[in-house]
Amino acid sequence: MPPATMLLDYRKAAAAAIVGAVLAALPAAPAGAQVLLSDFNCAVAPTAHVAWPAGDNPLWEFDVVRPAARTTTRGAGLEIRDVHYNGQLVMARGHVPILNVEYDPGGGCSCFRDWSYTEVGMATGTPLPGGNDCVVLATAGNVQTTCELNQPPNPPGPGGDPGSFLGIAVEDFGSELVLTANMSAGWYRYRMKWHFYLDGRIWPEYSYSAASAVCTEAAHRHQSYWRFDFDVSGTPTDDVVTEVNPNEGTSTTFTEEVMRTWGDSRDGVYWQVRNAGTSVGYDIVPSNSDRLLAVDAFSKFDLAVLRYHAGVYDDGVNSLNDCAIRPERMVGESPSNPTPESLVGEDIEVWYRSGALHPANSPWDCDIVGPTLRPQGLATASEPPPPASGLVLESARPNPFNPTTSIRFRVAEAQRINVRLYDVTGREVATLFDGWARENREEIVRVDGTSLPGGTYVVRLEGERVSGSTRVVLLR
Ligand SMILES: [Cu+2]
Repeated sequence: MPPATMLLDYRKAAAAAIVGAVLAALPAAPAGAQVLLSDFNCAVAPTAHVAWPAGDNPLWEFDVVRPAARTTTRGAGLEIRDVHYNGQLVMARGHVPILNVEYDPGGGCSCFRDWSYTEVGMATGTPLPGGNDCVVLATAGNVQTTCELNQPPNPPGPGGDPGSFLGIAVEDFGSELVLTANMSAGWYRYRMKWHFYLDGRIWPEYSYSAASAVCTEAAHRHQSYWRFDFDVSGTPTDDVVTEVNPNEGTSTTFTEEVMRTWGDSRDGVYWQVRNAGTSVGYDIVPSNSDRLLAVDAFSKFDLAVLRYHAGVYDDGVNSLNDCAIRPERMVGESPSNPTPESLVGEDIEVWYRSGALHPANSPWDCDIVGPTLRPQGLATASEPPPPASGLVLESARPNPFNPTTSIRFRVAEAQRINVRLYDVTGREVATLFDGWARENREEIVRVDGTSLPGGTYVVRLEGERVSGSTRVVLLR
């Protein structure tokens, strides 16, 4: 698990030019005033409708379902439905129907199939007008779950629950809309978020925290299984899924049900989901934090592509101690005859696993995981040309900073990139980025100075074909 100083963040990689173009076309309004929440129903699904930015032509429109309005066997967390970007359906449904905790052998704790329909109190500050009892608009930056309560600058664990609001909190950061739910299952606390960006990206985020207890103090692994039914462009049977390995220059389109792994992180494997007719769709890009917990015999897969069956949302397990995921059950076939079904011309659902390792005696560690869903063919403005010098490494913004700042970079050719933070004596303080940077895609590296002394630091980027550095100043 990375220390707090190693928070990596590709996901906030907004293409600045694209966002700028979109922002210029929007009327100026204070953050928060740009979200329209409507059609509330706290008891059932959907719980509310969201439009953002508010106005005649919102870029994003979708329905939300609060965890307590469960729609699958053991709940599915904070669910989104009928997600439209720029007037086009991009995701029919996204949720987490399967949530597991697995312990090391011999400690007296085996595993749990956790549930995700019990909401637990979060803090939202004073809500802005426009929400109701179970879906509130919070002033951006004011939402707190058990995760934040157990993290710096607060003392580490065992926290508690930071407020009394139950439901979905919505924050408008101007270029990013964030939905948050805080859930409990026994001693565990689960934070689930959806981030929507003006340029069409989606970041589904999951984090794991807990109160101190015998099992949560034992070493364990959390596994969340995201289920995405894209149905891009509104034609469910036209989705096609392709695995791309940029390092090896290969791509494979799946024609029958399959379970896959991202493999060696140096390969930069990701998956494309496309409408066969329009070529519009999303890339599912694993994050560095997802890759920290490799797949094993218990967790089964990193990505599964399955044929959709109406009314089947999970593997049917509904018992705390019946844990391991049973992918063969998720598509309605006989478990005794798990023959892969054809995907050709069928409605497809894509499952993606995020997880985190919690070592012994650290139940409150709040690892942030989840892939980036990167749009293709949905851009609202043209992309910048590849940098002629091979690399654009921008100065940190803000700089000087306290306690966090971020640095954007973009490479002309795809390659493996390392970004490290050094203090003035040349000592390496943190690895900020270690992974595959794609061709002409902006990446964002976040520097977290929470536990560092004030002073000047050097951020050095080393690639296979480019290098560069920039200075940052941490004020105390
Ligand atoms: Cu944990």
